[in-house]
Amino acid sequence: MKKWSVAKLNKESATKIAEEHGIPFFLAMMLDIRGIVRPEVLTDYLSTQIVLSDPFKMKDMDRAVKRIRQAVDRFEKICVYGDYDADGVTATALLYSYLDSCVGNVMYYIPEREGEGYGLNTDAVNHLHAMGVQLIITVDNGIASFKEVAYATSLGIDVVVTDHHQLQGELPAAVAVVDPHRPDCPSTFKDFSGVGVAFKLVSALEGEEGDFQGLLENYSDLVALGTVGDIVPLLQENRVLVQAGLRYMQHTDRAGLRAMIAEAGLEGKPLTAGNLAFSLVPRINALGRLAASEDAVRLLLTEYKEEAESFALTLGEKNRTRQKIEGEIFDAAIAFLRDDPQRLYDRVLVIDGEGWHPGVIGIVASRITERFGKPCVMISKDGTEARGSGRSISGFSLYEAVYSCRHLLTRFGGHPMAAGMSLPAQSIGEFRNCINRYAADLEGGMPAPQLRIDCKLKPSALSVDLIRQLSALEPYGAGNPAPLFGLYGMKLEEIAEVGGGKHLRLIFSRENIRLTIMRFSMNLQECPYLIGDMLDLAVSLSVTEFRGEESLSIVIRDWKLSQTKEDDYINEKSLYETIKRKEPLKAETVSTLIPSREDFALVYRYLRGTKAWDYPLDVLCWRLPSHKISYCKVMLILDMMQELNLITYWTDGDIYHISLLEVEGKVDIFSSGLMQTLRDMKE
Ligand SMILES: [Mn+2]
Repeated sequence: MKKWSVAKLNKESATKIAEEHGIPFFLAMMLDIRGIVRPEVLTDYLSTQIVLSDPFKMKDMDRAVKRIRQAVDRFEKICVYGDYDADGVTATALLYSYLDSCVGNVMYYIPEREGEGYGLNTDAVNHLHAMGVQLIITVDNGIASFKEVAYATSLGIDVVVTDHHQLQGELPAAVAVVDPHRPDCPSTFKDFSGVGVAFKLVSALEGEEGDFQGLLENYSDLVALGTVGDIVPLLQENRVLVQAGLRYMQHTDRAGLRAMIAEAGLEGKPLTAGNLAFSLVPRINALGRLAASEDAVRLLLTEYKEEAESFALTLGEKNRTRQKIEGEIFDAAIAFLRDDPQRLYDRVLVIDGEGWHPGVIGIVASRITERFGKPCVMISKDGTEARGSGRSISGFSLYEAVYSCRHLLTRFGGHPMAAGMSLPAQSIGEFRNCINRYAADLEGGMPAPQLRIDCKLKPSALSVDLIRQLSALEPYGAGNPAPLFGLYGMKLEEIAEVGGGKHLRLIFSRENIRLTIMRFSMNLQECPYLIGDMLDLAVSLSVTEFRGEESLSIVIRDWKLSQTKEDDYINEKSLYETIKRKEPLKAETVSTLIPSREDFALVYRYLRGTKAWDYPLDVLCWRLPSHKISYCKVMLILDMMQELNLITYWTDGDIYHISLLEVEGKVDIFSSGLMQTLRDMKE
């Protein structure tokens, strides 16, 4: 369960923004909530004009341009050296096609994810040397390749590094190093993706007299794709570029992109950053994850419709293969926790298995993190070697955590929200202990996962006009999430399955207003709520058009009983886990947690009446007569019942799957080992 928090609103400041910029109050309020309040930022945000920064503000840009121009003029062989993810692939396609249009002697190279790995490598440099390459330009990589850059230089190859990753120690000794994260780079905007930096390079190569409009028309589609793919914040210049890219992508003349858009079923629809993130980027990444990223570059470059369509089909297929593998690994991860439930109480979930595809485990880690509200590291063993990929929750730096275990790792890297590592397979257990020790020592304890709501709304305030104002906030994505609204205290009136039983359409009411609201990917059986329940809903709102009629579409993103106290739930769950980890607790705390015979009987009688339970625990607690047993007590009672063979249960996240067992004779709860443990802890 997430902690729901509603953003703070400063009405005065919102009113001021509305007046000064002549925009509706509701939009001004959303901007204020998101901290977009500084006049110059606001003007940029609300303006439809495209303003881009001077590319020569970036350190070494002049040197990069000089060397590349020289190479083009002398027809030296140039290699654009990229990366296998969507950012690297689009950056490669962008720079390659620009240099090609300048009639440069240019080729590109993408290292294989398996085997070669990320960044420059000596074998690749040798290969390029044998091909007569005189200048390597890296895109989306290179900042960490000081050895390989030095090696290339020793072979007589010049290197221009363009990258957007953090500097690791010394700068590579390249002809030029263009990276906004260089400490001496004076450019103020640091959040470019790799393709964003490549676009700045191309803008610089165009020179001051250059055709910027033409550059945007030709390349902003690629910039948008890579920028969304790399999950950099969609703010400031990234936002401007992605906005332009989305506009041009609708009518792109890139055959491959057209074919991919058609294959993804997005033809003729207005594209959003979400479409890129959920449909196009995964297709490109699927190739890199399952080898053959050069195909993705070829797809973006081809001018032939037939070739594009056949590539797009391959990409679609690879993406479906990736989804299938992802589903299998996800199921295996859940089974891992089910088989070893003690692992559920760890602060950081470390889940390992044999032969899982290393390109897919990161995506699974993020789904597990979302489901359980804890950081997760997925580790795949391959013989004596193992590779891991992890995702975190906000407030817990996974990079720091992994760093604290570096003595167990052969390689590692990452940032606060995601990290990767290699280690000997035999060290996995030790790594699990080590990272959990780090988490246990964390000052202030583990953070609770948050659900951030922009603002609460009354049903009477909702209208098509109101929601249409929000479009000024788009494109949504990293750093600029789609607005989430809270509809609190809504009474559930009707539920119906739609879409062949795949989704739910619900009717809620409050103050005599009835709203039709959708909940996707849930059927009647999975719905934990009953007619008459009072719920708090976190919803997204949009305007849809059907046969010329506009209507408001409301979609549930998260929901809970209005009576659920998430703070209590989160605290009590953490107490419960402390007990399950057998860590010390204060005696007086323990004495408040010990269930009475009556509590026990109440839960048992209720469960016997329901036959089975497959819903969230907070709903179970609310359904119990009198609502007086705390969340933690109910969790302990379920454990005791399981110990005494009254029930079996397992849980994935907040959902409890409980089945009743046949019982013979009388059962004494005070004979349960857990009860004994609690009583001992009390003393
Ligand atoms: Mn990148």
